[in-house]
Amino acid sequence: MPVKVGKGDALVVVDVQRDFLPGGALPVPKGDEVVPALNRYIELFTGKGLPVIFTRDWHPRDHISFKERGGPWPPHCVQGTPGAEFAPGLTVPQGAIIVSKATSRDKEAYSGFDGTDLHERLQELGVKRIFVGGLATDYCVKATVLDGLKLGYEVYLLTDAIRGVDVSPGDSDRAIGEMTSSGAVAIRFEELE
Ligand code: VGL
Ligand code: ZN
Repeated sequence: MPVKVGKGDALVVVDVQRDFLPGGALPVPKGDEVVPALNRYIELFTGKGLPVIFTRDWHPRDHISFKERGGPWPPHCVQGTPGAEFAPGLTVPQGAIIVSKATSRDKEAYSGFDGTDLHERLQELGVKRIFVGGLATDYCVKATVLDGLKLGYEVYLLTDAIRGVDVSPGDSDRAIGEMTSSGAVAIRFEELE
């Protein structure tokens, strides 16, 4: 069934940053493939005058999630470094809302809602439904989708514009199952109008 996009809808692009692309510090396999996929959604939402939000992983250089501090990840998305920049070719329109997350030295935050003003920003804009894509399916996309549902948003998962890390094989598929069984609706670009 087609989904009509309009007033009350917003696009949330999660963490499409250089360090998460192949060749980056914490590469997501085929992570670069979300860039052209998301640009189509960005164009659709921008063309309709609807809000587009970009979250970004924005860590201090000694963040708790880094291996040197006992965390699971190599250093990545350090504030102000090239690796933290948005992916080359990603369309970031004038007036886009940028939400930085996981900015505190001693706290990890996978969700775009965790420790940010994302919920307040969406409330101010009258947003009821969020359309979520980006990186990584099994971490920040999943956490953002599940928090969005808990906060009362209708959440659409853009299955053609997400890629996962898959530390353990199947993590991304399990994450998609968790999101949809929690109430997220899986859609593809062709289903929007
Ligand atoms: C992410 C691992 C560590 C993500 C961020 O954006 O999904 N994953 N930091
Ligand atoms: Zn991170």
